[in-house]
Amino acid sequence: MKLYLKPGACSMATHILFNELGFDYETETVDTSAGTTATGEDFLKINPRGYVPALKLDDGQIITENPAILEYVGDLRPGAFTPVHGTMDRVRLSEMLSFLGAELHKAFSPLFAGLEGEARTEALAKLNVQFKRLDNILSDARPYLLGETYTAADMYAFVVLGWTDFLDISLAGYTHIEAFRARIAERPAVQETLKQEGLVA
Ligand SMILES: N[C@@H](CCC(=O)N[C@@H](CS)C(=O)NCC(=O)O)C(=O)O
Repeated sequence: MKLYLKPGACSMATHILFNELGFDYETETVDTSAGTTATGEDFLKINPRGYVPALKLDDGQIITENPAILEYVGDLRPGAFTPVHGTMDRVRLSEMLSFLGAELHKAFSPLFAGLEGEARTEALAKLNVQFKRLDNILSDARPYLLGETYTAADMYAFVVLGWTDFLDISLAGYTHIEAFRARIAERPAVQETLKQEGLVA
C-alpha cells in the first residue's frame, strides 16, 4: 500500500496508524499546489479533489478522505485501533472521526489561507469553539477521545492540534487538550512518524 502525503498534513494520521500497527507501507509526498507527486505522477489522476491523503491499495484501487482511510487501515487488524464493527464503540469512533474532520479540521482551513486582522480574529473564535468542545470531551477523566482506549481518532486529533504550533495559535487554558497532546506525543510510533516526516530531528 502507498500513502500519498504532505509532511505534517492530515495524512500524518494514517502514517501514525501504519507505524502503530507495524505494517509494511510506502509513502510518496505530494506537491498539492503543482498537482504532482514526488515521482512525477499527476496527482489529480490519483485524487481528483487534489488533496492528501490518498491511499493506493496493492490492487491499484484508491481510497480518499481521512475517516475512510483510517477506518480501512485500522480494520486490517480489527479491534486494535478501530473498535470492531457492530459495537457502540465503533459508532463512537465514526462519530468522533466525523467531528474531527467536519468541525475541528475544517475550522483550521481559513487560518491556513493567511487571514489577517478581523478575519483572523473571527476564524480564531470559531476554532476556539471546537477547542472548547474537544476539551470538554477530554475533561471527563478520559485519557483518549473514546475513553480508555487509544484509537485512530486520537491520531487524527493529535495531527490537527499540531497545526496550532505551525500557525502560532495558543492552546493555553485547554488543559485537557494539552495533556492529551503530550500523552500521544510520548508514543514511540508517533515520534517515529514525526521523524519520518522531517518534523523533529
Ligand atoms: N476532506 C478531506 C480533507 C483533506 C485536506 O484538507 N487535505 C489538506 C491537507 S490536511 C490538503 O491536502 N490541502 C491541499 C494543500 O495543502 O495544498 C479529507 O478528510 O481527507
